This record gives sequence, structure tokens and C-alpha cells, in this order.
Amino acid sequence: MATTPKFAVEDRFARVAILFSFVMLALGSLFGLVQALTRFPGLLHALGLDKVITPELYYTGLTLHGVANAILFTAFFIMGLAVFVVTRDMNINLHGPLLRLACMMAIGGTLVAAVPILLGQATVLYTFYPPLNANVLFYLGLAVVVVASWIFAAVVFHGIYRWKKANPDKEIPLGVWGVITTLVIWLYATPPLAYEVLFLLVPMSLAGMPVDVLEARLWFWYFGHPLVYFWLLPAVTLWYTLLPRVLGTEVFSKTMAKVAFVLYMIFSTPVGLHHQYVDPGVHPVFKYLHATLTYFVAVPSFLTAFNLIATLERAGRARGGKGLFGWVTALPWFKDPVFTGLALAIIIFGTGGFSGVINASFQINYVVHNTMWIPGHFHTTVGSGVALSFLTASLVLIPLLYGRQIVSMKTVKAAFVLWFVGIMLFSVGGYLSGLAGEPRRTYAPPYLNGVQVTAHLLDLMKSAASVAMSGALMFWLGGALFLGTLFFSVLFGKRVAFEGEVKISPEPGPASWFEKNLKLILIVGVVLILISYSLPAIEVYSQGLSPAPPQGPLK
Ligand code: HEM
Ligand SMILES: [Cu+2]
Repeated sequence: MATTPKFAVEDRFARVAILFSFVMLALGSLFGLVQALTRFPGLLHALGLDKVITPELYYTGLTLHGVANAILFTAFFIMGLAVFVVTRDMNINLHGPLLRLACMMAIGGTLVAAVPILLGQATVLYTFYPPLNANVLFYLGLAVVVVASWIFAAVVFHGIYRWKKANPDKEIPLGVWGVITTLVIWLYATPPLAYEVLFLLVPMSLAGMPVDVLEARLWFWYFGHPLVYFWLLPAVTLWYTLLPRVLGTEVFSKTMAKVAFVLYMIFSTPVGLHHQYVDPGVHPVFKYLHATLTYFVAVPSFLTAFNLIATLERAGRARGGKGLFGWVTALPWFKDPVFTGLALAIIIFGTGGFSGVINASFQINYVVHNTMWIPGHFHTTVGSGVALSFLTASLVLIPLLYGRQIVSMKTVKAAFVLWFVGIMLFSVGGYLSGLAGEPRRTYAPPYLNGVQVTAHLLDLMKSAASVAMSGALMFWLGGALFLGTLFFSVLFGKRVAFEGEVKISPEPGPASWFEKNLKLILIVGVVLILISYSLPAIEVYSQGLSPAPPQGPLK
């Protein structure tokens, strides 16, 4: 089935990982629908679902939604994509048995973690904040997935290292730069998470050991922020490589792209305290340090925006676009679905990026924290900028990896439109209802149970929430249509065969400053992490911990 017999093992890994990731997305998104419906009591009643969608189902579903969509869908797709990019761009084989081991461990760990979630014994949402307590299988399952990801990273780095030894004077292809950046960030981010899970959460779950909330949150968010760049960078890699490919051009500036990757690598990790502005017990000076570093990490995103827009302008002009904006209309907006999907994902991500800069502000964060503003923000970033880019890439990957054609591009385009309009309504509605005070992660928001909020705010909240949730239903429908088409294509699509090589990245030139100084870049990253996290860690540990006993999630 694989396109190139040379990559039989690697392609099998990619096929399994990518298909599994879509199953996770389908499962997780099913509960996105449940969450949206809980905020439409009238509709629930009309559909006779008000007895079915209980608070228990809402919170269990919200846990599954976050874990399956944000952690598992992304991680599995990223592993499949990384293997595809590295094998094709470097023309190398990876260590087959270890790759298989990583795959089996990751899937096994996922299934183990899924059992307690589905049984309602791990309703701790995807941040699994203690003292909320889950069945130990939840923590152990996720720990196995993390160990599998380390084995995976070792396999990929080993392959890249071998290639580099054989080609010391050659530039690392741009797509592989994306893979390296993604995995480096993951390796920077995960050790403290492993510490939290193994030394705090597992003992809490097994032996009822109390856990200090602030200590656990510090290490969770140390991991949690770079996690968002772990999601984003593969999408950025697709924007730098696949987008120009479908337009028949190259990225405007390879050097600027590498600068962006390096800045992401250095600045993604030392910023996690921007999720903890409202947490007491961390000195505001450290929060300001992380806030400042957060603004630095916006720089590579702006570089990416400039680079991509310049690439698009060049492609539009090459197609005959004239004048100031003629190149925009010259682009193949609805002609080439791969272009459509990636371009819409980038536009949606752009809007999410701006709300991210708002979240990062120390003061404004106090207003939006834990309101529906936040789901508005992250469904435009990971929930669309990333998810939609991955789905779009699968239009290319499914024929190449599964040897099947996509059954209907019309359905794909309809799905994109539903998604785009839906997500815009969802995010704008979410921003407004959030500003009016609508809480997130809450079964019964104030407008549903008659809590007194200033009347005009309540009105705003109500109407904005219904806009948001109509958008959620719409983009859920787009996602379902898209995933349905993909599953159908993998199973029943017309068979296609490919001849010849597939390259993801532009032709590499001679080794540049970036290749020669990768070690230095990695060291700078570690030093920044040490500076930004040793100070809050010293504070948290020196002021004395106050462990709290474990709590059931639903009492
Ligand atoms: C496909 C359609 C989707 C719908 C209808 C949907 C809907 C929702 C809604 C309404 C919430 C807020 C729940 C609440 O606070 O009451 C939510 C939370 C969330 N969503 Fe989605 N979503 C979808 C897709 C996605 C995707 C693709 C991702 C990530 C890749 C994602 C990640 C998350 C996360 C991480 C949360 C927060 C969970 C938590 O607070 O623990 N969602 N979603
Ligand atoms: Cu963050």
C-alpha cells in the first residue's frame, strides 16, 4: 500500500498514527457537541435530551474532549507527520522496531487512560489539577504515552543525526527544521510533567497522599504552554512547505523561517506563568518576567505572518494579480481545497493570535480568565489554526500513504465553509459572552439558573452565548462532514498509485549558520528556562508547601 517500498515500516507507523489521531478527534468532538448543547436548554428539552445530558456527562465529556482533542489527536497526528516529513525530505529509514514499540506504547497508554475517563472515574478535565483526583490508570496511561513520545523523539533524532553525519555540509531541509523544533520543545517541556504525574498525582491517587496545589500547577503550566507550541509548529511547518508547494512556488524567505523556528525553540518554554497570573503565591515580578518573554514569543509569529503573506503575494502576482490587492483575488481560493483549508486555517489562527496577545497581558487576563473568552481563543488557535491545517494536510497524505483518493472535494469545501463561519461565530460570541462574565467549564452558567448578574450583562451574555453555541454546532457539523469524508476515503476511495519522489521542503543548499550553531541555540534555550523557572520554584518550595487532601471531582 505504501508509495515507496523503501519506507514500508515508517509509512505503516504514519498510517496507524494518523488514523488513530482522527478517531481521537471524532470521539473528542462528539463531546464538543454535548458541551454546546448544554448551553441550549430549550433545544435540549425539545430534543428530549435534558435527561441524558446530565452534569456528570458534561464534566466527563469535557475531560474527554480536552484530552482526546488537545492532547491525543494532536500528538498522534504530529508523530505521523514527523515520520513522513523526515523520511521523504532526508531519504532515510528510521529504527523500525523502536518506532513500532513507541506506537504500541502510545496506543496502549491511550486506551488505558480512556477506560477510567469513560467510566466517569477521571473527571479532572485536561489540566488534571489536584486535589481533583482521578483513578490511577488515567495518570499511568498518560505517563506511558509520554514515555512513548520520548522513544519516538529518540528514533527521529537518531535518524536526523545519521543524516547530518553523512551530509555535514548540507542544509537541514526546512520541513525537518520544523520537526526538530517541535520535538525539542516537547523534550524541554515534558520532564516536569513526568515529575508531577509520577511523584505527586500517582501517590495521591494510589495512597491518598495530599498534594500542594501551587507546586502541581507550576509544573503543569511549565509543560502546558510549550504544549501549545508543540501543537502549533507542525502547522507552521505545513504553512511554510505545503502552502507554497500547492501554489507552485517556494517560501518567500527560508532564512526568516529558520529564524522563526529558532525563536520558537528558545522562547516557547519559559513563559508558563502567564497561565497563573491569578494564582496566589508566585511573586508578581516573576509573572511579569514571563509576561515579557511571552511578548517575545509573539515575534516569530509575526515573522511567520510576514513571510507567509509575502509568499502568497508572490504566488498571486505570478498568477497575474495586479495592483495593491489584485494578488489576493488571483489566489486559487476555492479552486484548490488544500490551499483553501490552509489559507482559512491561517486566517482563523491570525484572529486567535491577537486574542492570545490580549490573554498574555497581566491585567486584562484577570477579566477574561476562566470565562468563555478562553474557549473562544483556543478554538481559533489549536482548535482551528492547528486542527484545520492537519485535516487539510490529510488531503495530501491520504492518497500518498493509504493509496486512496479523497472521495468528494465538494464535501470537503462545504466542510471548510461551515467550519470557517461556525468558528468565527463561536469565537466572537465567546469573546463577548466571556467579557460579560459567562464562565467556562461550568455546567450551568448564570443565565441558565437565574443567578443575578447586572441585567444588561445578563442580556449580552445570553445573546452572545447563543451566537457562540450556534457557531459551535455549525463548525462541529463541518468537522463531522470532513472527518466522514476522510474515513470514507480511507476505506472506499478509488485506488491511486504514485511514482517517483515526494519532497516536502525546498531543495536544501549548503549548511548555514543555523545548522552550525544548533548546539548553541539549544543551550540558550536551557539557560532561559533555568532563569525563568528557578526563581518561582525557589519561592514555591522555600515558602513551605501546604498539601491538600484529594477530592472527588463530582461531590
Ligand atoms: C469540533 C467541534 C468542537 C466543538 C463543538 C467544541 C466545543 C467546545 C466547547 C463548547 C467548549 C467549552 C466547554 C465549557 O467550558 O463549558 C470546549 C472546550 C475545549 N475544547 Fe473544544 N470544541 C470543538 C473542537 C475542539 C478541537 C478541535 C480542540 C483541540 C484540538 C478543542 C479543544 C478544547 C479544549 C482543550 C477545551 C477545554 C477543555 C477544558 O477546559 O478542560 N476543541 N470545546
Ligand atoms: Cu500559554
